[in-house]
Amino acid sequence: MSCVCGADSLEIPEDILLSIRKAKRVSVLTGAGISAESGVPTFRGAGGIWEKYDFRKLATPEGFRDDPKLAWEWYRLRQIEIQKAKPNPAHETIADMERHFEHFAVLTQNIDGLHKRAGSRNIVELHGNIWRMRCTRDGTTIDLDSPVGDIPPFCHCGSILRPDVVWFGEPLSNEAMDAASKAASESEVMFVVGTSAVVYPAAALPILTKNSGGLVIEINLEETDLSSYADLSILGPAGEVLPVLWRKTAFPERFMTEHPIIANR
Ligand code: BJW
Repeated sequence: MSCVCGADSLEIPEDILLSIRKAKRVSVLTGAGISAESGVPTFRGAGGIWEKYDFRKLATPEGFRDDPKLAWEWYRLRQIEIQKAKPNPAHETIADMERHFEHFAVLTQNIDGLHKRAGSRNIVELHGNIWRMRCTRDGTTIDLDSPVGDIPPFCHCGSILRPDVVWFGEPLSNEAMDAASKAASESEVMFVVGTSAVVYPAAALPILTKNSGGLVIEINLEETDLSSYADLSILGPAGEVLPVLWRKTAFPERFMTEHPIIANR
């Protein structure tokens, strides 16, 4: 089922709201679209990163091997951009949701760290993090708190450092994949927010939820390959849709805490 959202005019079927209220295990799979309203560009579609930049040079191990300086220039530019960005109401709503479910996981393809900055705690970063570098010799990681200085950066062992992210053709870490697959297959409800759902294995996670009997709710500006599998596909900006959807879920216990006087009458 698909519905077009005009934020407050958003109509969510009551049985879906009921399933969300009853759920104990919930996960959210996010992609670049969730950070678009924070000013971080998406990869695909009009104005997307891959329209302007060649992914072969910037997001493959071969590209990095051929020209590490070029790849690092690009990652530094993105670090500068991401450093300026702030979490938006979609990230904040997801952080709030975590407080209301017994088991909750954010499975993100994003490397921008905005979920953590919004207050989410149980986060699986499927494609790594732009604020971490990794030694190309022994895999030692180094955290960054500001954009990288000298380019390319070197490890104290003399080897070149790379961004600790997952490029095309590289496997996702076993730890991240195991945690994400477990959360997805155990989820009674999975929200899929702002991803084109074309990059695997992340795009298969909602299918795991569906195949285990869970409900999949998609939030995206446009229909994707996942839309026909989803139980509900809401078309609209995540920063507007998620807060309204969450308000409509209206957990009675949340209402009691936020409005104790009215609730106790
Ligand atoms: C909004 C919105 C708003 C906008 N509100 N919505 C053929 C060739 C080569 C590889 C393959 C191939 N066929 C299959 C593969 C495998 C490949 C793959 O899936 N390719 C497909 C593209 C075909 N996958 C891999 O290579 C993965 N590894 C792998 O498979 O390993 C196997 C292996 C095993 C053992 C040994 C060796 C290998 C790795 C994939 C890594 C992806 N990396 C990137 C870069 C990360 C680092 C970085 O950021 O620099 O990850 S690519 C890029 O795509 C990034 C993203 O995380 C990922 C997904 O994109 P996402 O998040 O969905 O963004 P967009 O832009 O696509 O979509 C945004 C959406 O938001 C849109 O739908 C908008 O409508 C929406 N939107 N504003 C709501 N306000």
